[in-house]
Amino acid sequence: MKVFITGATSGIGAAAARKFAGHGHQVWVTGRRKERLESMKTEFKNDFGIEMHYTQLDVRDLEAVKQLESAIAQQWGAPDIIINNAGLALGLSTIDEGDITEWDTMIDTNIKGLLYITRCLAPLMKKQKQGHIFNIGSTAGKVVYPNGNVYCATKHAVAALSESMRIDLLNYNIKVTAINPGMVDTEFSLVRFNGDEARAGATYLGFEPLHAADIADTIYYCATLPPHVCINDLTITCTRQANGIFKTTDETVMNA
Ligand code: NDP
Ligand code: 8X3
Repeated sequence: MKVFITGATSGIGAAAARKFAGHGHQVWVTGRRKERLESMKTEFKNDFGIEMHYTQLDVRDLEAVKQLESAIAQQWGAPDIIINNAGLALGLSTIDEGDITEWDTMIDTNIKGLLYITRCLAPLMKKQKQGHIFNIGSTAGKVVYPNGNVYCATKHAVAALSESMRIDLLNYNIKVTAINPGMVDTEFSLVRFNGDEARAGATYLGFEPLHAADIADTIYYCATLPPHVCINDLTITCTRQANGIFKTTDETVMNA
């Protein structure tokens, strides 16, 4: 399969690239940090003997996304799988104190970036009458939590868009799967808290969160089901988390 992934320079996207490449699939990965894409290419060549394609890309840049679509159409053909993964949270504040620049970045990346990629690449799949789009949502797209306002709204938008895409692409044999993880130990919290390692680390204290590989395994499972089977919407949390609000610790479980 030909697997296209946004935001593959770390976390879930990187783990998904490794999972598919490790199983002999072709991957075309993107992200803003070019040096990470370059080292991933070398790593995959050494580990799996595959030639990975990559493009340095900011998903907010529509012209760059259009150019990428041309490159993919000419050099690769229609992807079998698109993983709309690039995304981020910035800050945690009440709605009256939020940073508007951070809001814009989250909306531009998590919603508009996902839309640009889908608008430009889905027509290639449509021509082939075959494809599978994965949108990485979140438990934050199911239930909102205090101070999560705009990030939660972007993930609710991803949920709505996943449902819409599934309907719009139904007649073209294109599967759409929304994957909604709870807390995953990636660079996500480091980005959210602007590089504050102590604050980011505290997010995952006292329990084992999901790991990026858990989500990559889940995506791979969904992607390798028989042609007549589509998992539409899948929420996955670690065992210590019930939803976007309720979580517990190993200690609490031990003493219960
Ligand atoms: P990471 O911070 O580890 O990875 C985020 C990826 O997105 C990076 O590769 C980053 O690459 C890329 N990215 C961010 N902004 C842009 C942009 N403008 N253009 C292109 N790429 C971009 O976090 P995760 O792996 O955890 O996050 C992946 C997805 O999973 C996100 O959509 C996130 O909302 C979602 N998610 C995460 C959860 C978690 O707890 N970790 C839980 C639920 C959902 P680069 O900086 O190089 O551009
Ligand atoms: C990421 C998980 O709980 O930080 O979407 O919103 S959470």
